[in-house]
Amino acid sequence: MKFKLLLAAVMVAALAAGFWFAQQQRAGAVAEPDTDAVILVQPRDPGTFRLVDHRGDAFTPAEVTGQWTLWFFGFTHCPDVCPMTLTTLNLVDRALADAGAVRPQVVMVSVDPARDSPEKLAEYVPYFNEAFVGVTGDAGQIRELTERVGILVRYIAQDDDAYTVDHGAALLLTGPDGNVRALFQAPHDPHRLARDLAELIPWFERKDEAGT
Ligand SMILES: [Cu+2]
Repeated sequence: MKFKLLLAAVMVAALAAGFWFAQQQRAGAVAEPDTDAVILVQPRDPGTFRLVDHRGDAFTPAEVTGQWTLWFFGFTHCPDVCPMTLTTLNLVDRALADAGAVRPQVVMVSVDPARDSPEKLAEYVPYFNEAFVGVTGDAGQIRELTERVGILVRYIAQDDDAYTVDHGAALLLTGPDGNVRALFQAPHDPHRLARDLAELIPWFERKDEAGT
């Protein structure tokens, strides 16, 4: 009798576990992964732009179409945030490569185009990672781009005609259609960022394939 009760209890427990597992699996198919990213319900179109990269080549929406891109907005005279972020992004890129995960293209758009020429960016951006792309160009177009994607930029006068630039340090992730899908707020931790990207990009791809 005792044995039968025990058997019944084990069977109930097994059923409950099976039911829980099936539910988790179903939830996993649709629920977004647990990351630090802000996932945009409505992907944001960065608009049309015609800028120039650190090699002197055109940088337009075509350069981000068909691949995942991680965007960062900064400037070469930046004393701390930009060098730190580019160092972090290099660690992220290496971690994703080691994990065999999708490695988004990394683009730094200058918010100081008056001082950041393509030549200046060529001395700066590839120093952190040969594959990273520095982008500069027309000040009006860069302003329009930052406004569209929600990056705040402020120019602050210093002594002797000098100035510095206060800028949002969020990272944006655009998908193969060129639209912003997610953003990451600072501070950026290389391990979390790599882990989040390795989960997010395949999740977005499954979602897009399923048409949901
Ligand atoms: Cu900066």
